[in-house]
This record gives sequence, structure tokens and C-alpha cells, in this order.
Amino acid sequence: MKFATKAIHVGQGADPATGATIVPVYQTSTFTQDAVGVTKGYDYSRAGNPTRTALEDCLASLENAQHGLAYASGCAATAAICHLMKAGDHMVVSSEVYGGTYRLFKMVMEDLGLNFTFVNPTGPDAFVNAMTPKTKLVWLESPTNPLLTVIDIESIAKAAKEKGCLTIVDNTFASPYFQQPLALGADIVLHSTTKYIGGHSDVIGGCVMTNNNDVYEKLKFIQKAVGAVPGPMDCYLTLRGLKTLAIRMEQHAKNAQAIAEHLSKHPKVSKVFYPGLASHPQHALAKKQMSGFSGMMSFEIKGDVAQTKKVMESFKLFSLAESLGGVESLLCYPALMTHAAIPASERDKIGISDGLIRLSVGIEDVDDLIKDVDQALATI
Ligand code: P1T
Repeated sequence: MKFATKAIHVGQGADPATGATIVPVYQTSTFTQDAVGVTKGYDYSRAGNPTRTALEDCLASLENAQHGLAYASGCAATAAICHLMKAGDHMVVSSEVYGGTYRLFKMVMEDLGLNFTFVNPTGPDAFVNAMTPKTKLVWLESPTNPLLTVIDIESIAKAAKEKGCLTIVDNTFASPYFQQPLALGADIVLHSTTKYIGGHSDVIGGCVMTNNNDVYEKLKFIQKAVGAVPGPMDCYLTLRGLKTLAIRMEQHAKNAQAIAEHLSKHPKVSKVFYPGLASHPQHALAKKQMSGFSGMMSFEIKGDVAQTKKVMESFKLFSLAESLGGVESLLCYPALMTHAAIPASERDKIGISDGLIRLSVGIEDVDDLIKDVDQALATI
């Protein structure tokens, strides 16, 4: 079965109890048992719920994984993976990650005795050199948020495997439609389903997919024991959004490519970060490991911070908002919004400047989006 068909059908057969064509919202915390310990497969919704099972099965199929697990948010999924480590264990992390991922590692997990080394993501050697006998996990996000750096998943996963470490890829920016990290050798894939997978900016969620049975058993236990699970209505909304993922991603990528090309010729723009541009430093790698370049981009204007803010506040169709991946276009100021948790000195080192604007390009008519970009830039 191909991607678009799986998104609509896997895990979503007619409801066995009623024949409902669409997976019902099983809005129940508990399940009546036929006799003590005799259930129809579910006993309590923290452990499992049929609406969640449908979502987990469908998500797994989209990453060609045997197992899928859904969480209450992308950060909850990230925290679940941290629970695979014990105090004293070490993770090598790409220095370019979502600000909330950095915050969770540095400000929550380090206090519990986990250790993290952040490395420049552009050379596989940096990951290998940072590994110690205590390293258990390697964390990649590709393309990165918000600089759209493309990381060589295959090389790093291979090197990690040789050292006995598991590689995790946060695949939120690409979506499973454009990138399949497990096929590139990664052990675990993670998404904030709040973004492209849900696709309509109306639900928070996260997920993890793997083919490793041992990792799945551990994560399944952690999911139940920690309890950061999505409710049935959240699973329903995510599943509803997921059905159109393929068609949405095509349009996101088409619109983003057109806007990136337009911006790169614009006299008021100094730099554009989009993996679909031939000028992107990892364009060749992006072409090799992704089947499309998705809908996220960033750019810098020729101007100071005040002018950057003026431009940002002048958009009319793009909303000034955190998050990404919805059908509507958004823009954000990473330094003060999504990546504010990263200290300014670290942001400078990474390249998240005070002039950086991030766009989540939606699926509106691209002519309207380009007009909006142009009128905002015309204000300075
Ligand atoms: O917001 P939540 O569902 O918990 O997902 C966290 C997360 C994880 N990974 C990546 C790559 C992300 O971008 C995010 C969330 N990001 C934003 C809210 C943002 O605007 O970038």
C-alpha cells in the first residue's frame, strides 16, 4: 500500500462494534470487564484506548515501522525517550534543535543526572568524537529548527551503531511524507504531531516509531507508567488531519519553493535558508535523503532588529505565532519565541541571529502569500 492510501486506511477499518466508517472517539477512561481480568483488549485508557490504537497503527505504517506510540505532546515524546537512559548515561545531541528540546535536556533532564553534549550537526565526525563509553543515544533533528540545516542521518546512524548507541531522529520538519529516517538506519523516529501530521493547528501531540522490539517494549511501559498520553479526542483530531498529509505536503513544498526563490532574489533580503534552493549548503544531501523539501524556511533581511520587527508585524496573511505545519501560514521570531530558552551566547554560536525570521508556509494560494511577503518587506 502506498503512503496516501495508508494515511487514510491503516488502523482505520470499520468500527467492529457499530460499523462506523470513521474511527469513533472512544471517550472513556475505563472499560467494563466481562469477568475479573477478562477484557476485550482494553482495561484503562492510560494503558490503551481504541482511538489511540488507530492513530498509533497508522503513524507506524507511515514511517514503515512495526511500532508506534502516541504522546500528549512532542515534548512528552522527547521526555519518554530520555527515560530510556539512567543517571550517569550520556547523549550526543545536535546543537541545532527546537528550543523546547534544549530546555528539556538542559533544564530538566540534567538535574536528574543525565548528561548531554551538543555538537555542530554538519559533520558526522563531531558526533563520533563526542561519544564516550557512557553514550547511549544520539539525537538528531533534520532539517533543523529554525536554520534548516540538513544532517547526514545515514552516516551518523551507522557510526552510532558501531559504538552500540541508538540514533533518534526528530522528523517533525520533514514529515514522514518527505523523509523516512528508519530506512536511513535510525533506530527511533519522533514527531511533534502538533505540526504537519495534525496539520490544522488545533491539537497538541507527539509520537515515536521504531522497529526495535526491545525499545518498543520499554517505551510502551514508560508510556503507561509515566502517563503522558493523548486523550481520545486529540487522537481523533490528529487522525483526521493525517488523512490528507500527502496532498498537504505536496502543496506546502510547492509554495515554500516558490517563496524561497522569490525571497532569494528580493533586494531587501540578505539570506534565505531553505533546503530546496540549489544554494543551500546541504542541498545535495537533502536531495539524497529527502523526497521533497517541506514547507519550512527562514530568512534574514538587510536591516536592524527594529526593522526586522517592523517587517514581522506587517504581515497580514501570515500570522505571528509559534508552531508550524498547519494549513495556514505562520511566521515567528526564533530568538524571542521558539528558541528563547537557549541562552543568547549559544544562539549566536549556532547562528540564530536577532535578524532571523522563520516562515511556516501554508497551503493558501501562493500568489497571495508572495503578495503578503512583498507588502511586509515594503514597509522598510
Ligand atoms: O510543541 P510540542 O508538540 O511539544 O513539540 C515539540 C517540538 C519537537 N520537535 C520539534 C522539531 C518542534 O519544532 C517542536 C515544537 N516546535 C514549536 C512549537 C515551534 O514553533 O517550533
